[in-house]
Amino acid sequence: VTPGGDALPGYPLRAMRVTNEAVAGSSTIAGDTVTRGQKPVFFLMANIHAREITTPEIAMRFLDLLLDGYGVDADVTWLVDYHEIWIVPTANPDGHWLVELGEQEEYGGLPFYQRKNARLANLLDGVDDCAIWPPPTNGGGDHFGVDLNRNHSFAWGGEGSSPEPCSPVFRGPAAASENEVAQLEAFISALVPDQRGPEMDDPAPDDTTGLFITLHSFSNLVLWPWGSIEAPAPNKDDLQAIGDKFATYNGYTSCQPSLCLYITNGASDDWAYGELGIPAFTFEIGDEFMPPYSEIDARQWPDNAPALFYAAKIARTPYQTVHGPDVS
Ligand code: 0X9
Ligand code: ZN
Repeated sequence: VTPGGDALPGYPLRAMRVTNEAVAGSSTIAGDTVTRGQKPVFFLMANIHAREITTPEIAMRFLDLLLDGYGVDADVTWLVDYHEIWIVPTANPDGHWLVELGEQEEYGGLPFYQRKNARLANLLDGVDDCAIWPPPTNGGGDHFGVDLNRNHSFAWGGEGSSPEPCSPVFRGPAAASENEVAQLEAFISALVPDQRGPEMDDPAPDDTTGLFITLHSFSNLVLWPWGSIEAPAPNKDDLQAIGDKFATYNGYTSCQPSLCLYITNGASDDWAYGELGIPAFTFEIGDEFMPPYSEIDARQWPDNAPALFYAAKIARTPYQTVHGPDVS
């Protein structure tokens, strides 16, 4: 229930796999659990921040590209046969519902700029839950919920997130306290082996397999770890090489967020790289949270499609394959 008394439907988190099961090596899916196979994994997620509504659109268009191109385009056909592409179009389905709730007549017809999830239930002992209602209808501003991109379990807490329940960057009561984050972490860990040691300066091996991208908006950036500290990641040169390569396609600025943006902790990209060793990136798409479709058609999709496609192509051994040559 929201602070305004609206009952949330409570949506499930959905992940979609694209691969050709007739080619040996696919993961196996049984109910809600997955067991990894031998195919390289490209994991693409979107919309962990609910108001960043261009991101599920881009993720779904990437799904269309793979399905429409199978048997038509040689590169797509090879990718779908020999790789697995996993897509979570919205990592924050309840937050997305809240964005749409603002469009109801009783709320004035404008989308709520809900960033966080929709959790409201005794989050912190001895501290009142955030009672702000309704959420803002433009830009930033305080609102209820937990920032899922501050709730991941790697290096959770400290400078770069907030202990205040109304803050847009509220980290939640504990590492991976939120269902969305706990399930996502368990799921990705089942798909991709842990290939990096436990220390901040342990490098992942050159032949690390798997690649992770989380789609956000906005600012036209390609970001790579670390976000939580200013020191370079142990695989910094290769992370930067991949980020710079993406940037040749989408024209964005490729950089380390703790140096070019701000410090964060509990973010998805730092978790995927820090915990598993796989190269992990945040794309900050475009110039606003709610662009018109004409902007997605004209720029955001054509700019980002080849970057996502390249990510899927190098997923077997990205730290090595990024150094080329490229084969079509
Ligand atoms: O602050 C964030 O969570 C992201 N920016 S946004 O405006 N979409 O909220 C940036 C996160 C980048 N990744 C790390 N800093 N680890
Ligand atoms: Zn975001």
